[in-house]
Amino acid sequence: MRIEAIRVRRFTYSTRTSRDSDGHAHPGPERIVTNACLTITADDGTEGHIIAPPATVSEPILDAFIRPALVGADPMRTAQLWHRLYKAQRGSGALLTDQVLAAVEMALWDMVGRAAGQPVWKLLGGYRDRILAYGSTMCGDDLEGGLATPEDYGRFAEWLVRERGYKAVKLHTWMPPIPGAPNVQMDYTACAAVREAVGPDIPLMLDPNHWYSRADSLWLGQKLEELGFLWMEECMEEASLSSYKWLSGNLPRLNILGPETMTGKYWTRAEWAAGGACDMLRTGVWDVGGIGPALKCAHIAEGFGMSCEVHGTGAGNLAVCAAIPNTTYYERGLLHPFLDYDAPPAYLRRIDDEMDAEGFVHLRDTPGLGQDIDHDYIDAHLAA
Ligand code: LLH
Ligand code: MG
Repeated sequence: MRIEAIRVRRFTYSTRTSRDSDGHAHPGPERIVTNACLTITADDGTEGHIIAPPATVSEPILDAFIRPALVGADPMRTAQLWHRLYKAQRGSGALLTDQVLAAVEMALWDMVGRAAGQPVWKLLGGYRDRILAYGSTMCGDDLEGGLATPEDYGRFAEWLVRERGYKAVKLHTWMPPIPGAPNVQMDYTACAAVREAVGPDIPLMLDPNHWYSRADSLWLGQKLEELGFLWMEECMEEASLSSYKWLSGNLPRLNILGPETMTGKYWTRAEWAAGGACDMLRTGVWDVGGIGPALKCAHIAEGFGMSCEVHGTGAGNLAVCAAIPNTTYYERGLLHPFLDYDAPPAYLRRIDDEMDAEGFVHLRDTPGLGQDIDHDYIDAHLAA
């Protein structure tokens, strides 16, 4: 089996999610946006697909790096092909990002699964066939009745737990450019409102994502210890390993989770684990360059007796969660009271991570990565 062609289809669809000037998602007026589907085709007709941001799978990047490395190669050798792309990163003038590696590697895994007639999560070891999700909120906003006040967070968390079945909740609080953000006191008040609303037995987490100082992070962390939170992530600049070592050492009753957005794939995660900078390690297919490197992060964590919590949604992250024993939850979101997360976007027949009333996301038995892409929709809505 050899790779014959790599193509990308850019297409339009309608969404009610918009992004603020710092890139955070919020509800907004309905608008048309562009997305992309990367498809790798083998000489026997087997295809592998992944939905990816259009800039990640642009034609110039495919032409310069991906087609030369992959066309003619055996698609089953995902590790070898990933390594080839990884080695090409150094000389790519920063064009060949970890996100590009992730998109290509996941399309390869989708193809491997389809060729084998097996779901990818089983080919990776299939440790579990379902996982509890935590409801991961959008960042705070200034929308009336949205996520504008601590009471809004409390009301929404109560709905997530009592009506939708989530067994754990994570808050993303207010971030710039929202007026007044960041503010540790506001963050704490929202966390306290959520704890009050859901009771003492629901695990809660906080992602303040604010590049707070050590002093602010310690103050907030001590408050979260009192509220019995499970973890806090990305409260400071992740490039400062020393700051996270210091914070972890000063918060005996709160897990510090990281690094999430830090570059350096599994090498950075190894430094964090070995350096005592976190209590729980972070990985994510789009953060570390794909499924293979995400699994390596999980294995590093396992060797240190730590859990490895997977960042973000989607079929690739779900497959990693199912493949490893040392993870607690699948991150489902981002959620907001004005948006229906369970309604699929037009280019999917089903969302990747349907969740039952008990809060479990079940892995699919269909061959490949498990994305149910509507190719007819994509073909009918190609962007210029
Ligand atoms: O910044 C945001 O909008 C969110 O924090 C987002 O990055 C989210 O993916 C995250 O950090 N989850 O843990
Ligand atoms: Mg996060």
